[in-house]
Amino acid sequence: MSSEVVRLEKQGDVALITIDSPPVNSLSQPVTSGIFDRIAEANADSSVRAIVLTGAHENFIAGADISELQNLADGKAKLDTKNVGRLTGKLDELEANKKPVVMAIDGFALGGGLEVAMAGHWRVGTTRCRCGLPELTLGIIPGAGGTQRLPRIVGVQKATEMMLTSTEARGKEALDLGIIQEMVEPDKLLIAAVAAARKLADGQAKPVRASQLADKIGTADDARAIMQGARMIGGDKMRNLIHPEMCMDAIVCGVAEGYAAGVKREAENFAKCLASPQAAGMIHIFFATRAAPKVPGVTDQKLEPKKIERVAVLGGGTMGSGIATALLQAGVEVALKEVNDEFLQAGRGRIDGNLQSRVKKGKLAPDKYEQMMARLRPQTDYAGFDKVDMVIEAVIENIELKQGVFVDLEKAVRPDCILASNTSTIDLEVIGARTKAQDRILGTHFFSPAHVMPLVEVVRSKHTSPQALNSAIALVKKLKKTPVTVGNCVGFLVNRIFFPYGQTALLLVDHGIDPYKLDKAVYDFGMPMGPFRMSDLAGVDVGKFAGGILAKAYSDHTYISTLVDHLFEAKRFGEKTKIGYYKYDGKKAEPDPALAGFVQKARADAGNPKPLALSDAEIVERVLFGVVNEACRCLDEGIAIRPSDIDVACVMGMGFPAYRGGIMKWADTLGAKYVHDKLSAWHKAHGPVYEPCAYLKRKAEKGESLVK
Ligand code: T1G
Repeated sequence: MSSEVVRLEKQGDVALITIDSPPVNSLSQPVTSGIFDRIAEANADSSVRAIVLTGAHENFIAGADISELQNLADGKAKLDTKNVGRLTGKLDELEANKKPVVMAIDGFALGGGLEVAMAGHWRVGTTRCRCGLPELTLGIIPGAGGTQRLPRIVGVQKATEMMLTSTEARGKEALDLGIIQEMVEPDKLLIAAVAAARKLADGQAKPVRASQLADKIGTADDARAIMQGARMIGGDKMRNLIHPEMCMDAIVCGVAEGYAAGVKREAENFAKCLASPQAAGMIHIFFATRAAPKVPGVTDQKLEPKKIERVAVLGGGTMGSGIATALLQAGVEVALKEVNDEFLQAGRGRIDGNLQSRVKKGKLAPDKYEQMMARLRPQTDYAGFDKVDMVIEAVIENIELKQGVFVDLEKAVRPDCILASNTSTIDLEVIGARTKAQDRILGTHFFSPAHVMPLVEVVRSKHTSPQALNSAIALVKKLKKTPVTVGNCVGFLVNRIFFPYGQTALLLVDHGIDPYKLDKAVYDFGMPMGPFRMSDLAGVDVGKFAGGILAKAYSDHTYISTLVDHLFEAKRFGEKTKIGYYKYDGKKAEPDPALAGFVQKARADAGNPKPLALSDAEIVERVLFGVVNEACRCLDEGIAIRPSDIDVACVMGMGFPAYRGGIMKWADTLGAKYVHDKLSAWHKAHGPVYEPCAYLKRKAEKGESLVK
């Protein structure tokens, strides 16, 4: 018997069971029942002495079906507590199976996929196999024995680290850790697995029953100490989260009270996590990240993206060198052009430094580093630009300069070469105004540091061709980053929707709220830092420049405080001058009592408005609802394609907590009406920066979701 997703075929006395459920062999209900039905058939067949389980399409199993988990987390389906732990029970039966079961792992065995594999009696992996328990990236924990079997295979320390950081053991590391017993080249996998199965059946090899392994599990006190260490390392990153603790609790329970108690606790904790808003938020971001590169009318038109193998980067400053680094790491040849040799060498040095730091961290092999640097061609002219497939301009934010550069580029490159700008604020049509190339001009707005941050805003003007856009999106995916396609407006998406964040924070300070209390409230909510600390990081001067452009572009709904001007005049530019909103001893930020003087001046300039007394929660709403409102404007204007794109962009571009699902998912938990009514009240009290937009008004009136 076979089903279309799990088939059984016999190789002599060995039953080969193959999971074939594209795209990633996830453990949907049909796959899960198919696996155990085929195993039961193999057991019932007296001619079968052993079983091999493997996956088709060069992958094993990518874990539970996350769309099924999403329905449960969003409350669209009810979690039947009898179901939780059912897979664990089936895997315990598998582990106790009389006939040996060998797992043949090529590609990924993740989450439930690795849990299935660990219940087998022997694991053969390929050199490219990827074994991990990444459930915590979804706001949940392993729910099918992973918190018990992995510590027994690799030890509590390594297992805890792998689960809490969602890191994979690949190939040789999986072999060294004992996750797989044999490692072979992909084309030898099934031969080796069938041979292993026969050896087990003949008693020539001893089955590995992970739940019974005891040599690496250590004592309960050891385990507790390991968790304490993990909390120290996790530090503030674990604030507001429940699933890391739930995971550690299940691990320790299993060490202290044994496997059976451990899986029971795991099931209880798994259910608690799945019911938490954090799981709903993180699963939302999982799918949102995969939806973002899909642009209706562009990526669904069967347009073949242009092969981009050579890119010229103009400007070797922080951004240009970061972009060049990202390109080199993705195997792209890079021509780095600067205006003179001094700047060129500095840019080359930044690129070298970026790559060297990865070599030092053991994340980049020295020979790969050499190959990358060999693909870099520094120059101060346009020689060879007729051979590049794309140019990414990253010169200073000066309109005349950029316009001139694009005129020169149009002459130097081929007519099909894509011309991208990394501008963060200037209108693309203005940049290309003196060219005839508007159809192949677009924005690739990287976030600093460009070789690290996962987000790239791919900006299209009304002239940008689908082909050019499609090719740019494909390039960003090649860089292993997430492209979010946005419209051409001042600030594009992230910088635009976050300008009310800074402005309303200043409004509250002008109304008597202590800036350090405000920063802490926003930090405790889950942002990586408060708005004032972030301003010091980016530079108070930079904020003044960019803020001025945004305030001019959106002058009908801004709030201007003079606090920034007073700090600017006093040359308090933030971290780079060791003084801004905070004072700096190295990287450590300390409140500065002298700030009060500047705040008083700004308050006086604002007419000393009646002070507000706000709770932390009220501060967070007053600072973030303006962002929600501007995001709604961006949806209304078509600057953003879908609400979930805004969520991805906020998480990846501004560090908005993924466990809250992004700004729109979070606002949706409060409801459009709640947000709208609060903004209306603040609009009356404080002016246009809070005026709710038409889109939000419509959603509030109709009681519609902000994320659908
Ligand atoms: N369930 C459902 N769909 C999935 C999926 C999954 N587990 N994994 C991927 N997809 C979809 C994805 O949405 C996309 O769809 C397509 O597959 C390709 O994905 C019981 C409870 C496997 C490394 O966390 O890390 O097991 O956009 O673009 O870059 O204890 O997908 O094409 O329509 O990412 O080659 C634990 C999640 C689940 C692994 C492949 N497992 N997936 O990366 O392709 S919880 C995970 C990934 C669990 C157990 C618990 C990656 C990948 P579409 P992709 P990729």
